[in-house]
Amino acid sequence: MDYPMSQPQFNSQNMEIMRQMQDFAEIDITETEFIDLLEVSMMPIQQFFTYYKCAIMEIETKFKVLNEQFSLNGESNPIEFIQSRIKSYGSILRKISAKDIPRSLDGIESQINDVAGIRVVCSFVQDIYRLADCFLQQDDITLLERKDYIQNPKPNGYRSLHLIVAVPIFLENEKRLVKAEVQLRTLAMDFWASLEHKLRYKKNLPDETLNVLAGDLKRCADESARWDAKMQEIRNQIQDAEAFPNG
Ligand code: 0O2
Repeated sequence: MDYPMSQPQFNSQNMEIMRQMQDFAEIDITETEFIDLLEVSMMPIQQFFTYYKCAIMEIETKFKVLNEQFSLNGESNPIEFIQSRIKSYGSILRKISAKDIPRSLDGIESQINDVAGIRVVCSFVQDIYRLADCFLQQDDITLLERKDYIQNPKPNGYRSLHLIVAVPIFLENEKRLVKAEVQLRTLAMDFWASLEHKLRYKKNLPDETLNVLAGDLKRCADESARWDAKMQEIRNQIQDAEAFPNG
């Protein structure tokens, strides 16, 4: 069966709904009519975000399957946990303003890559690259962009491997390609990023304090990268010792 790749016309539909709502606002309508109208208005937006939820489910399953398969090979599970989220409306709006993106669902779909975000957290750096390779080898995954902030950390010390991908979701009568951002990082990188994220939103702290804390965080990032490298080295030695017990 052939699945057409459709692009629903959200914008014209939304504009028509907005016009209807303005018309209704000027006449007296019952509460039930108003709720019906709201539900109709929300439908294209709900449908839009449902596609991203489906993409998250597809990608999470792929990583869970890989995690199981690694353990079948007699290795310990490489994934500590997976966290997923749909970008909040506030965060979408901030990005729209910062990057001058058209204020429409089409604009969001074409220019915001991380509406669907999946974070895969591992203990060891080598597992990150192995998982990423296995995931990207799958023939239904299209890599759109790869940002390796482990090899090339951000100036503030941020480290993670980011993959922007397109994944197909299969609906009743169509197949859609949906974009998602996969972030792969170690436990240490995740711990650091959560704390740094909190600092980013502390707008009420004096600049001097913010600078001192940013400097501390940068030192912590570098130190924890050294720990990640050391832990990897120890794990490799354990694996070598298990593979060749007699030296
Ligand atoms: P939130 O709250 O997680 O949604 P692009 O996405 O390519 O258009 P951008 O935003 O420059 O452009 O991409 P980048 O730098 O790859 O960052 C995407 C996401 O990575 C961010 O999403 C964060 O989740 C995370 N990230 C990137 N840099 C940092 C950092 O310095 N510190 C922390 N803690 N996280 C970072 P959002 O939209 O910024 O935020």
